[in-house]
Amino acid sequence: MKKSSLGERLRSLFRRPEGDDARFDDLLDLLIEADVGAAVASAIVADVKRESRERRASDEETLVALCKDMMRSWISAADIVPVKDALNVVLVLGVNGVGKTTTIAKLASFFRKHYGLDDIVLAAADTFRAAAAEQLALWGERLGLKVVRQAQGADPGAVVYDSLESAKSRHAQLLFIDTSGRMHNKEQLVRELVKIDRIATGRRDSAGLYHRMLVIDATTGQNALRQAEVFKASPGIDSIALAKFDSSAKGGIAVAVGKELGLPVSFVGNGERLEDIEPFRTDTYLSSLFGEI
Ligand SMILES: Nc1nc2c(ncn2[C@@H]2O[C@H](COP(=O)(O)OP(=O)(O)OP(=O)(O)O)[C@@H](O)[C@H]2O)c(=O)[nH]1
Ligand SMILES: [Mg+2]
Repeated sequence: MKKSSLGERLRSLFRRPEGDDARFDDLLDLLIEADVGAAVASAIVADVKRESRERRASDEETLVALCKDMMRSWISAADIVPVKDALNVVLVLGVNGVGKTTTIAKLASFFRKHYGLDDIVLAAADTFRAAAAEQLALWGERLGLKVVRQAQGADPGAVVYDSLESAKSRHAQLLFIDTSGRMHNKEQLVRELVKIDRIATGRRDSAGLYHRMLVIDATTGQNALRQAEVFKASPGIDSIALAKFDSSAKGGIAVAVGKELGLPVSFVGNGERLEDIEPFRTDTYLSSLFGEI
């Protein structure tokens, strides 16, 4: 995230004379601009106002701390720890262009490095978009990983089925399933994803993890919240991965998904390179949002 965007502006706002009620109106605007959403912004402002009055403290440090405490109470981090000696499956969901395929490549590299997992399989279940499987295959080649794919237009459910069989037979430890972000219409997409989810849950190794991760693009603002709402309803989500955090001057979306949907965040994407991903940590996120790091 572009540092200091929210943080610097908040601090300069809070540096204004104490008792200046207009500060709280400006705080509301800043939070909305930072993408936390109007309802969440109002809740934060009301709470910060009340707390600062009760404590009779409205200095910059107190106000920033109050804002952060409020946000911290809603945000949660999802730790994805693969089960040893089992096949762990991560189903990666998200609308087109958010960063699914890149996130899969980064995660494969991350889990290889940090958990010593060697045999990772990638499944190209986006058979709708031309060149989608090609893109995943290129990452697979670069990383030296097995990619299960079929021809464009093939049944994505069949790709998922094949990938599970393949991963099991080679005793792979981790399988990432890349899905389509777009089909002829939204209903069709949801139906397809529900089917993929059903096949994957039915065929998975019950000893391993099964994790449905929704990738959202941090630059798309409140749209991402709507997307999360839809995918949460069907097929369901276990965590959010926040891609393109580096390109967003806002970044408050993790607060919105936490407060509005109760969804935890697992990873943050910080660029286009393989190493540009890290597990989500609430305190690091808040420090970055407030321009402290
Ligand atoms: N700056 C930045 N760019 C990213 C990040 N993650 C992905 N991208 C870029 O976003 C673009 C789309 O990424 P993809 O991984 O192809 O997205 P997708 O969701 O798989 O797209 P579709 O398969 O078309 O649905 C690419 O140009 C990526 O390099 C990130 O964390 N930061
Ligand atoms: Mg893709």
